[in-house]
Amino acid sequence: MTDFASITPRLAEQAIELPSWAFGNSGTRFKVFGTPGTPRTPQEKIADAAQVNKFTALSPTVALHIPWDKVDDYAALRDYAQSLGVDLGTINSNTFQDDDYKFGSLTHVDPKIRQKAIDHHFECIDIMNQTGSRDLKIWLADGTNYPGQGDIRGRQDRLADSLQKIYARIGDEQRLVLEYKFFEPAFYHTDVPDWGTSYVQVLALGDKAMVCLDTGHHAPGTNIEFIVAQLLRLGKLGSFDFNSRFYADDDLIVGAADPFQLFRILYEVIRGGGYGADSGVAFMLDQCHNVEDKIPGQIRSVLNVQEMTARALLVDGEALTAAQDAGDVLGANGILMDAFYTDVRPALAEWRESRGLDGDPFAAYAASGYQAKIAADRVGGTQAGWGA
Ligand code: LRH
Ligand code: MN
Ligand code: MN
Repeated sequence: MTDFASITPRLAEQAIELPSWAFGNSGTRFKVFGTPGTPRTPQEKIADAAQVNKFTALSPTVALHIPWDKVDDYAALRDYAQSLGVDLGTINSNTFQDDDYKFGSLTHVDPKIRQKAIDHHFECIDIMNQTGSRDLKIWLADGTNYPGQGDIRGRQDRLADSLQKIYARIGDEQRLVLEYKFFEPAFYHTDVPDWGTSYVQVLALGDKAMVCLDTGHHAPGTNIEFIVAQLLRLGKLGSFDFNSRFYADDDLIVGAADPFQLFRILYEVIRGGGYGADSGVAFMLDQCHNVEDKIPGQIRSVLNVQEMTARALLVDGEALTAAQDAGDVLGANGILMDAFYTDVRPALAEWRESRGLDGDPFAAYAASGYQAKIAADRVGGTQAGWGA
């Protein structure tokens, strides 16, 4: 197996973008529980995200969702983020919370509603120009609930046309990433349900359009690492929304439900050239913390990604190829499993200390007093939530 010391330069490259909405209150359709200290403004969400980076050095950027994170002055918001040691990242559009979009947004039959949705994306691109963001991430709730409700084929055509108009405004240094999801909120058909649909739509747009893979958006049993390998092979894997799921789009802590799956995904990312700053593949979290504390929830999440990345980097690639080529089924499998079963936590703690970080970021945050301070300071006002 590869030794730990030789993978630390690669580990130092790791950057995992945090979602602003992870710091707001969220829940299910049954109940949203408030938490003391929950941010009331986009600025407070960014301040909380900066804490995660302070203790882990893993999360230098924060993704915004528009309109949830709408402010008057985005340049000032960027300055504020930078003053806390982080930057603004992906801009997520939102066409799923407006009554006009009941029957679709970019796919809607009414050209006025389609234009409204396109204009929203133009607004997002304007914001990107002020925040210096590279990626516009589009996820659509568009779909139907009953067979016959909509013209599935016509909706694909209108989607292609709307995306084309948005793509025409994407700057030279910017990208459009199209996220897929197999169901919810639509239950019969979704207009971008799978990687294949996202792929054909972005392929038609051009080089600056890529696929976003949200790990929670697949049917149970889907071999996600295969999709990763294929999209990397095709040069179209733009970004990840990491989270984990037991049942549907649970948005739980990445690596909590199935660390082995996360390891397998990261192994294919690394093997396919999708790891590192120059790879063009952005790592993001897309999670909600409904019952646990949010900042520690995000710290645990980035540490889970770091741990599985380290294990994936430990795979002895040469030995694996030799075993594969020799038809040594169990030997090849054993090489992968040896890396997966390696507990990298003590080595990671030591490495963190050598970089001036606390070996245990989770405990260091708990001891910092930040949680008690925000709980005391942030009384009054309205707590931000998923969707507010
Ligand atoms: C949709 C989704 C998408 C949204 C986010 C809040 O389920 O994954 O990325 O922007 O949740
Ligand atoms: Mn997502
Ligand atoms: Mn989701």
